[in-house]
Amino acid sequence: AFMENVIQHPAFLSGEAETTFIDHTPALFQVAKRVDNSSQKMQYIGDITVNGYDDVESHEKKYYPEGHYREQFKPFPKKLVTAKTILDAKGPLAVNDWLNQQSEVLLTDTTLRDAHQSLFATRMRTHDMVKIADSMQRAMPNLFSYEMWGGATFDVAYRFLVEDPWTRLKLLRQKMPHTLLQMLFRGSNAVGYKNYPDNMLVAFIKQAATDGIDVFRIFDSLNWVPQLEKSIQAVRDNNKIAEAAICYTGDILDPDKQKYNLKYYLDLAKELQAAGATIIGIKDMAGLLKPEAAYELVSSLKDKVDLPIHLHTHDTTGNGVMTYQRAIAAGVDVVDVAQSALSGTTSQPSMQSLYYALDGNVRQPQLDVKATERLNHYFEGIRPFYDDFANGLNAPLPDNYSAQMPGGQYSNLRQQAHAMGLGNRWEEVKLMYATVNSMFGDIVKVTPSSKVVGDMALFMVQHDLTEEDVYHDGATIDFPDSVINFFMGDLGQPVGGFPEKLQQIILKGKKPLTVRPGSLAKPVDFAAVKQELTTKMNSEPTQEDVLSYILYPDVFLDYTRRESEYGNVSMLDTPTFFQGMRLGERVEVQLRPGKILILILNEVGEPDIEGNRTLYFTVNGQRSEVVVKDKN
Ligand code: 3PY
Ligand code: ZN
Repeated sequence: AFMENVIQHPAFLSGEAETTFIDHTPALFQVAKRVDNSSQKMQYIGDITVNGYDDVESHEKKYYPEGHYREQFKPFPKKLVTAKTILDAKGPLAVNDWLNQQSEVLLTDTTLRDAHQSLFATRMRTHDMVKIADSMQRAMPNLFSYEMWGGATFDVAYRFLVEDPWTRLKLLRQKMPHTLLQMLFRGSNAVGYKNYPDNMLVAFIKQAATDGIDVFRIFDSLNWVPQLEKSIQAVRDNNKIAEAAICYTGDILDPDKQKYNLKYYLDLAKELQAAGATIIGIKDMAGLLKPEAAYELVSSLKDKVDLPIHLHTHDTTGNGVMTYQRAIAAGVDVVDVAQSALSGTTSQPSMQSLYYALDGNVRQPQLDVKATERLNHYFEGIRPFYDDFANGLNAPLPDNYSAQMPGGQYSNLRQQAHAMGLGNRWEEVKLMYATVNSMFGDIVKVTPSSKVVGDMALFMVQHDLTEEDVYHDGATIDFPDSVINFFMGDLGQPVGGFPEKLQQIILKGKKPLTVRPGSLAKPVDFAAVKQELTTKMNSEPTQEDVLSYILYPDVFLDYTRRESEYGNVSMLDTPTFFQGMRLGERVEVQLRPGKILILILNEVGEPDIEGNRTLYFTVNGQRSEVVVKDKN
């Protein structure tokens, strides 16, 4: 197992290992408890073949066209200076000077994070990312950054993909050394749905920076600046880029919606600057920022705040490219786009469409658009693998200007409604979402505050409650926990405070917090947690394991249990991972460099009286079998 560790170590694989490599690389001695083997892989495939995958309705494995993606791209230009070169050599403020010198607009590619979070429930696997990472970097050498981590990717990786998100980060870092890597960080909620103690935030940011993140887009789900200060400072302490984001809500053009007006956003940006942000992000998570509003907002920010502006939108309402075009006219520095095959509707606007829309525009980005079109074929090829998780949309949703639902929430909430038997009442749920927002005092809605609004909307539709019912009969209603916690102040304070009458009804006499929850939270005792986790895992955890366990204790332990049962399943191809195997099918699994398994599924036996089925495989020419419990 020691030699396994040596030959699989990135430094060894990349040829950078020197003779002292073994002495200086203690991780090699953490000999794996169990080496991946073929029976673990058969066990996983057998289970999926017999029982299907999580909440996907079971179906025959689909056929996909033979995908032999063979596009080649020119090597990365050796002498090209990128934002990453500048950050590493001179730090975040030098990146700002560099940004100021660029006359064209820069691009962030969100394909590996928000695009799949918003289109197919965050299910894109590391397997499908790593294969294309080097080509992405070659095809788009002038990119500002890749958003490829954070948000929902962290817990979905453990929970649904049986993979370690930290490994994804390290692999992509290795494949993409020349471009900034960017994550979405939920301020005091880190990559979770609740508040964490300050020392936890600091430790998480330090580890993420060590493992490869350069740009931290930090937001608070209520735009409450005290919830962002610690994170901004921690990012600065690691000499990385603290992009603090304004979450855009409402409509600055609408005279009837002046709670979130231009002045509100300008004041907020100034507060973020005072808190230490080095870039201001505009996070338009629901696609509400109309083109003329974008022009007004960006030009005012450029005028009043002396920092680069990075704009993020979702194409939910169908006007994303127009919004960018006006923002670009107003001087925005960077905008977020996705590869065309993973763009549109609840995802980001298409990179290629934006490029062509800017033909003749002096700020058109530096991009070999033809190369990106060849790259895009790869994403066209893999997207169908994820159809079981798709958001079901194939057209814009202009009514989201009223519903105001974030792109990343749309498909999830719809799925939740379906699971509760409210699938045919989805239109009502959307209307209720807007009603709940107004009952809550018109709040910023983005993870996790958006989840609270969604939970309340589902609850009211499910129990046929109207707004009046809630005020009238509230004393006898058991509200969802997330709603109670929100009114307790556990996510912080909303703009303008809580609506008092509703707060009293929901809290039933409990006293809410008015201070930052993190100011009361007990610091994490990392040594004690490490000890506890060592006992639970029966081996010494890494710092990454400790952080993940603090964020998601049950999800993390469940992942380690499945990981020790199946080994590393990230080497399985995606259709096999989600859909198992067909009878007679032949699947290749690259177990490790130089070791390929060729599996053929010959027969699935009938269940015995305990419901166990035997599956007969051929593995590299030898007959082999596994027993799987049929849970149906
Ligand atoms: C997240 O927090 O996951 C988001 O994408 C919010 O928009
Ligand atoms: Zn987003």
